[in-house]
Amino acid sequence: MRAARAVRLSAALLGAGLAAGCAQVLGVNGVEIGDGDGNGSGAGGHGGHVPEDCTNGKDDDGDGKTDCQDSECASYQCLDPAPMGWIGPVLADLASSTPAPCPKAAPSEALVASYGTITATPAQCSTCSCAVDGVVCALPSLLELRAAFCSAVNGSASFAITAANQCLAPPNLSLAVSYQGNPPGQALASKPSCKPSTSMPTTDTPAFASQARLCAPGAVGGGCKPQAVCAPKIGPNGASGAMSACITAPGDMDCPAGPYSVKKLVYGKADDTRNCSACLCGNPVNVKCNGTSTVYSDAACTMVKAAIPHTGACINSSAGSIRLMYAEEPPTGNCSVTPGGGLPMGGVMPADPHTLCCLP
Ligand SMILES: [Ca+2]
Ligand SMILES: [Ca+2]
Repeated sequence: MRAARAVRLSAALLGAGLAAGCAQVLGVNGVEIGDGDGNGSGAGGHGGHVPEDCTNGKDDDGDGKTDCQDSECASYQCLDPAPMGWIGPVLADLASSTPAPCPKAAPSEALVASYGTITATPAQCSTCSCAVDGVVCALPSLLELRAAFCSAVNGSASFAITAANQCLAPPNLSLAVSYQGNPPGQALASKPSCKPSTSMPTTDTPAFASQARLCAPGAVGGGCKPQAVCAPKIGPNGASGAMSACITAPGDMDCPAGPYSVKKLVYGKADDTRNCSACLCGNPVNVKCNGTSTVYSDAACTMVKAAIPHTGACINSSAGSIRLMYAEEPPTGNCSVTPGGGLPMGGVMPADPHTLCCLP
């Protein structure tokens, strides 16, 4: 029983040794196991064997085969150099939409770019509004009615108001007993318009479906045709498998003649032109200039006798006013929003292309 078990263990270790290129040494271990301890004291079994370093350009184990030529470098591959104007060879995990960071054997990130569908929702546009604009009001006049309340029968005089918000002294103002303020809206000094607001866009961050991360191998060896390098075959995150071997150049290029023939375009950014169209307005309506005149019984415009709105209405007072002040108020009016403005426009397009050309 012991012998049978020993043979089985020996064969297992021998198999492992062959795979590692150390069959000769392990053969000795097999004899040791065969004599009965059964626990395989093979720790020192590699003594004397120099493993092939696949990235140093030397035949380390003396079998006449350097780096990629050596069967110990089965997890390496000869990669052709990048032609003039191209960067590489680099390794890329093009199977994953979110590739892992560059593995230790290819630690340099040569490019991070994006590809695939861009997800971006249309701009959300703020509501449009329209405001009356460009109103210049002419100063009004004040009709003073003398010796008869709200009647011009017994004499009147019109005083042109020459300044707003100033204490004025119309001639013979003290004779008036009633007043009529002319509506200033009848004397617009400009053609008003409707000024649209700006519809402001709210946008999300555009996202490509996939990312490409190009990883440049660290140490590379020889044993390949001239100019080619012996580089690791590694899977994403350093796992077993093989990332795609590629070369890359900025722009949208044709792949050069040679082994790197499978083209893939990736992008450095997305151009976002999402915006909102201009707001549209109708014509202004009911635009009016506004103001009120006040007459005072003192020279400093502090003692109010009467307030006279500039609406055309007649206001009775009494004689004895000596000063007048016209207080100008903001014009009023309406502007309506015309539908069709403030709509989302533009979109998101990939930009800053880079070409990847990979081994089939
Ligand atoms: Ca070597
Ligand atoms: Ca060798």
